[in-house]
Amino acid sequence: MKFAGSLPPRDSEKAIYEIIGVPFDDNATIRGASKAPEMIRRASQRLETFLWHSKLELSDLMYYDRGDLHDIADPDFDSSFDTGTGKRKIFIGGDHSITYPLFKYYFERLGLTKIVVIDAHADFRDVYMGNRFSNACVMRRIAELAGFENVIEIGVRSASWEEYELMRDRVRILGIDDMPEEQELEGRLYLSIDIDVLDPGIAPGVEYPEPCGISLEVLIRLVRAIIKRGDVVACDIVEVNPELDIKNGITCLNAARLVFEVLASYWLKDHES
Ligand SMILES: [Mn+2]
Repeated sequence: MKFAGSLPPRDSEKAIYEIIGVPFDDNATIRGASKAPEMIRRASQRLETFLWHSKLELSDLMYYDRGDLHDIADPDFDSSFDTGTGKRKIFIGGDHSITYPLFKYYFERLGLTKIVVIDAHADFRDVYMGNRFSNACVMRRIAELAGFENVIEIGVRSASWEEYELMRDRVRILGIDDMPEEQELEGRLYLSIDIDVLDPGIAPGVEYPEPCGISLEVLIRLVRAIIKRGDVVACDIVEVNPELDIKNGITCLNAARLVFEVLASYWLKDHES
């Protein structure tokens, strides 16, 4: 099944944006996020493809769902997702650890240095349950690779004291109502959205639900503003765990809606001047 509104395979060359699933959850403590790409695609079929607020029709946005990337854990993972065309991407995870190999790919091949992450958690542990590549360590590994000064964390509401000590003078930490400065968004960016930044009431299907989260409207406003001001070449949406979701699939549905909004934001960025 393709994501709602995707171009059909025969028109894939015409796409200007691409969706790629990353069904990987080996670095999570509770498995299940590997089912998210499929379940978010399914959820996307339940939503109207006409976006009321922006008055855009999703199927006009010229994007293609390229299916799933399966060997993300392999250091030489299949990078055929990168066709060299510079098409803006949306990766649908997967646990948060997928952000490290994806960011590293862009860092090494395309000279992308900055990451903006929207997450309830700092993810700055050195090691978690014996695993340095755990989803709880992902931003630490990225900061060590790209420099702490190239990490902007928005919406964090949970970290250990040790994580906070390490980060507080070295990483840009913003509240949910703050926007990065214009110059902080200069250059090409990677945007990582952990769905657990949302309140557990509207996104219960996550491994580490964290009380006092934000609404989907607030998250969408933030994502729109970042994509409008910065040059986001790749975005991921991670940590949806369909096995922990409630029966009506609201976490998957909200994630699908977020994908719609990222696509619309890409389109507005490239077509409004
Ligand atoms: Mn998180």
